[in-house]
Amino acid sequence: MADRFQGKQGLVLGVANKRSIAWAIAKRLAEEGAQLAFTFQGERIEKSVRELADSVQSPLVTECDVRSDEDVSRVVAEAGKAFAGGLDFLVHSVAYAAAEDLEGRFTDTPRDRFWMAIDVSAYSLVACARAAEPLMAARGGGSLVTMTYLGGERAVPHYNVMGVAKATLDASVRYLAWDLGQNNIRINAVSAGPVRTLAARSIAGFPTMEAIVEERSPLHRHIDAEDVAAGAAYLLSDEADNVTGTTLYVDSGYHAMGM
Ligand code: 0WE
Repeated sequence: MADRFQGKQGLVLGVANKRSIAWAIAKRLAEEGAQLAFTFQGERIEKSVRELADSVQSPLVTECDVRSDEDVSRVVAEAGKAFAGGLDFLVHSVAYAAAEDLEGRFTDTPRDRFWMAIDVSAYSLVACARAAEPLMAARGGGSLVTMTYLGGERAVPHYNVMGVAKATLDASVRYLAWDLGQNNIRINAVSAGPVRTLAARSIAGFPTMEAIVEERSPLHRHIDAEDVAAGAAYLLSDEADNVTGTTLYVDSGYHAMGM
């Protein structure tokens, strides 16, 4: 294993369990020498996140409600303290829409749940970037990565309000890239094909989507969290020194197809 992250310190948001994309990314970064702080959302998953974090000798596990600017600021400050003043990278792997809005018709999405999905899934990246910027600037630069999906660019049946949230997230990456560039901070997205996570398992028709990707993508194979982690690790590493404001597709090439 390479040691691209030796001496680097980062914060990971979005681990729920061992199948989480955020966990696959964290494991990869830890294997390559990174020191990691973690956040979790809700008591129900605290134990699993603490166990995973312990397995990579994490100095900090703390709750974070990404809908609260105060919470995001506190968490980033705690990470800064745990790491003696600086942050090299941040992994944002957070999304939420009400389950009932990921089925049926987009037309039926109520106003409050439309904004909730965008708040949790897109604005949270802006809040993280704002809070992390001074700590990364103090290290001479940094890198952020977020997770997106093709459903933000094309209409994927049932993805609905999450598609609108991902479109918001994708545009936010580009505008944040411009702002953060002045402090040598990069920000990019990984667009993953369907991966079997806790979030995916509750989605009706997920196996059908996997089958479609396997049939129609140039590489005819499904994507796993480790594939996504390799892409994220590249974007976070110094190897991607001149890469910002972009999207790396880890989807077996599915996005390139028109049929
Ligand atoms: O971004 C996602 C899913 C994110 C997600 C999943 C859930 C399930 C449980 C957000 N909110 C919730 N809320 C819940 O209550 N993906 C890219 C995976 C995904 O989700 C879909 C997909 C794909 C692909 C939903 C409908 C159609 C396709």
